[in-house]
Amino acid sequence: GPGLGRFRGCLAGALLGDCLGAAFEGRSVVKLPELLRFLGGLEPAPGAGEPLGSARRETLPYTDDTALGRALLRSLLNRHGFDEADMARRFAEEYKKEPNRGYGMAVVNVFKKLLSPKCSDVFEPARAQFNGKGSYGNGGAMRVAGIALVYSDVQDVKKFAKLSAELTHSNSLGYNGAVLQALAVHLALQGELSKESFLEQLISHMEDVEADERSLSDARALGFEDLPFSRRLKKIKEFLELSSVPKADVLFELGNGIAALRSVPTAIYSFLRCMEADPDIPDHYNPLQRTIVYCISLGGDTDTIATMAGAIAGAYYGEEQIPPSWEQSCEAFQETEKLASSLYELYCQR
Ligand code: 8NA
Ligand code: MG
Ligand code: MG
Ligand code: MG
Repeated sequence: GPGLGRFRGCLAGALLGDCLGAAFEGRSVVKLPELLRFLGGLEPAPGAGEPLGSARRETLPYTDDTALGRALLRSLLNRHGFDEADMARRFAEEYKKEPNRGYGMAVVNVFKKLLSPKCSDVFEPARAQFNGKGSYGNGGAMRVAGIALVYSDVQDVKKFAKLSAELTHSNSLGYNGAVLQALAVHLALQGELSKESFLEQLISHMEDVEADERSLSDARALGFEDLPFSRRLKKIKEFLELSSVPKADVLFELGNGIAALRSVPTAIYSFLRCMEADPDIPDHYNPLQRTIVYCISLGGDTDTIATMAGAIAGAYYGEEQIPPSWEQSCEAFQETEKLASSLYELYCQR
């Protein structure tokens, strides 16, 4: 099975993506020179008087992605697996404790309802969102990586990724994005997979996941073709066969938005594309750093796309590719180590 370094890598990669990405969130254009200057500012100051390894810049705060990702992990660790009531309570209490972490506009209504003692079915508030259509935002996907760090069986990964997402996102275009992200982390944890095989396995799983009645009817109701996630994975395959793909094409076909459909495939493409060098990104960045740089350079929902791609890349490359200066710039980075060790222990016991 996968070693502890992949667990640490996954959690640290996600944290980097969130904290670094949040500095650029919502910008329609991110200029690469500005981004590279910002990242240069994370390196330790040269010269004496500086404690070893300390970063120059002040701490970069994490956002909803990390806040809920950690709530999900703590629930899994405490309950030794998925427990919907416990996870729902932890999501809602995390929101109540720190409501200003950059939550989506609509999801806060779910948390408020979950906090009410009158709430008996923890899936009900999510089902009531958007006049019963449910949210298709990327909030279920941004926090889901922990599911793949607890369950080693792929059917369990699918089942519990979906259930964890349904606590806030009842539209299949929301929860299927979470299933896809969890599957990507699951495959990345195995390591050593080629790009082609990684993508083939994701496509075959998603063609199955998206074939059910609910997925077909939700996609049609929103005016999408059938199997929209699978189709985007096939577009990624086409992109990877080209010698270069302009940013405009990536944004048009895959997107950089807050819908799961316009962000989860983008995160997966970024990870796979950045296995190879990029002429625009300096060579001294390793593939995990390159992945995060590339995600942020796309603009839009930078923290969430970079957190998802960071989780996948961290699980794949392991903690060796996490730069200490970047990690130490992130708020509460020490928590990653503790959570990863506990998770690894649970994974090995199961
Ligand atoms: P959410 O469930 O509130 O969904 C986010 C947004 O997606 C909603 O506020 C709606 O605008 C839209 N949406 C979702 N479902 C529907 C639907 N069925 N019909 C019409 N519109 C819909 O929250 P979430 O947890 O999914 O939020 C995800 C993202 O929002 C994360 O990236 C998070 O960081 C946050 N956020 C993003 C930005 C940004 O600029 N990209 C800024 C602040 C917060
Ligand atoms: Mg966020
Ligand atoms: Mg249960
Ligand atoms: Mg975001």
